[in-house]
Amino acid sequence: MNIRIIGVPMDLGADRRGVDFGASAIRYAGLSDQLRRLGHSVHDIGNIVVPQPESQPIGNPHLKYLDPIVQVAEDLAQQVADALRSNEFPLILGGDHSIALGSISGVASVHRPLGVIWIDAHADFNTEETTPSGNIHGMILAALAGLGNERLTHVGGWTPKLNPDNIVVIGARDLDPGEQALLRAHHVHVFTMSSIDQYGMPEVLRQAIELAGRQGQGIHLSMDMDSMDPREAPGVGTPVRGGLSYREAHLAMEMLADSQRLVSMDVVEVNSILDQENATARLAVELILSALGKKIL
Ligand code: HAR
Ligand code: MN
Ligand code: MN
Ligand code: MN
Repeated sequence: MNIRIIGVPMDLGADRRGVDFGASAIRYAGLSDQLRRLGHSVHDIGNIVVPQPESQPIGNPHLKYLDPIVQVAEDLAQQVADALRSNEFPLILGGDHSIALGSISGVASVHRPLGVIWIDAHADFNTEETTPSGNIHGMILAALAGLGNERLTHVGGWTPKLNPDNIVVIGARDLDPGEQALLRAHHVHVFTMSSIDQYGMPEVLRQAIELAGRQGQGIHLSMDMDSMDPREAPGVGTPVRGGLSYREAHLAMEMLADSQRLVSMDVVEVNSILDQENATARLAVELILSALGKKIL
């Protein structure tokens, strides 16, 4: 496979600084070399330009840094669509989860309909009305489904990018009240940590691939590293206890690789200021390798 790596040093969508180093930290952990060792060709185009928060007005407190976030999303969407048209698999390194607005808008402009598997402690299904923080990284999945502020929903000039019936959230354990109501109202498929405990990751993944790819379409994987248990991934901005184990996450990646349905992937929320000796970035590399075909035997 030909892989195009796109870094997005974005931290305008979240409250804590440090997630803008995530793409560098993942590269430093050896991503390209290890992908090449797996037999892939790797084309790293470097980082997209993202304004520093200190240089930007916050703007509307319910939609902090809306303007620059939308501007980066437009730019990233173009890059991602260009990669796909050049027959390259887009691998996007965050940055906070607001970058998925650009990555998925770009993928959905080429692969329509598109399924999404969103592995995250959160569902990122708030709108400007329900957000408790005003942080846009908590609104991205809703925006992609066409809900919320028009600037967020209309990246690339069209909406919605996703049908909620092809959205699957895995690993959720911290949802806001208004967000829960929206997830229910729009019938998003959510496998909480309790569902994973009850049914096990193999069954959850089997159903997730079936639901996200019901019409035979491609699947985008959006991997928020805070889905992991904080003991495995200490370097995230919003850690929540009771997350995925090392093997649960790897099994999910391995089953996605086996499904041969992945068309693109992003890895987000690695905060290297909060990390311990780059452990979270190294884990991100291992998970990427499993998702892109590394086998134990
Ligand atoms: N639900 C909260 C909010 O909207 C916290 C959101 C998210 N943090 C993340 N995203 N890391 O997955 O403010
Ligand atoms: Mn997220
Ligand atoms: Mn999260
Ligand atoms: Mn359904």
